[in-house]
Amino acid sequence: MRLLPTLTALTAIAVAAAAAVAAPAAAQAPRLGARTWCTRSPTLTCTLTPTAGSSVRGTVTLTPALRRFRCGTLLAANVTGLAARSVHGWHVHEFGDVSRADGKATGGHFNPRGVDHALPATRRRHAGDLGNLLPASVAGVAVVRAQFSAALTTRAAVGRGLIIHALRDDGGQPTGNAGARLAQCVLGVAAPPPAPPAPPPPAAMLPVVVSPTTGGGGWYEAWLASLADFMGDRRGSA
Ligand SMILES: [Cu+2]
Repeated sequence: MRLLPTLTALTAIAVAAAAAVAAPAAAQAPRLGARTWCTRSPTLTCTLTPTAGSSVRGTVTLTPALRRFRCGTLLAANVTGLAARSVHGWHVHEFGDVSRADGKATGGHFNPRGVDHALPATRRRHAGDLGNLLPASVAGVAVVRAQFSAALTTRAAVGRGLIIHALRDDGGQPTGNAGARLAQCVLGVAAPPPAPPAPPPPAAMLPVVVSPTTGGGGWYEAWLASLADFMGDRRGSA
């Protein structure tokens, strides 16, 4: 009769031990999941077109990137047609609608959490708050190579609008006082990069051409000649 309580106690101990072993693995599961989720997110591309009265153009690329177990976005941009040494705010806006010449069909900043506007140094901000482009060159070209945003994922940004503004984003409310919209585009899924060229096939074995007059110069001919000499020596010595 004492067997049943003993078995019950042993079972409870075994279950507790299994749970203790499984706990670290379970704690890592979201991290591994986040990595997979992130690496399988799309890379986005956006070709900027000028709004009315502007000559600002360019390209923007958003690449998924994992940092400190958080999936964010690496931003790259090449924007032309800006004033020399000027600084311009840029944001992801809510809608991928570029039907209006002033860029306003893209709506307001992409802000799914309903929080206040801020610059990228502030973690709690609009998902679309990208801050400012690096200052333009004397030639009016602003280049961003790898600016990381932890507030935005490419999965959330796909199909939304991107705006280059006329002024610097000063972080003020409600949208940073960045002024008019100079260029706009829709963030779409980028085509995969072209496959690297296939390696050349191994060099084919070239046939050895034996000239009837001069003979061949390959190892086979040399071997035949040495064999003939050897046989001649054998016959001579016999
Ligand atoms: Cu904006």
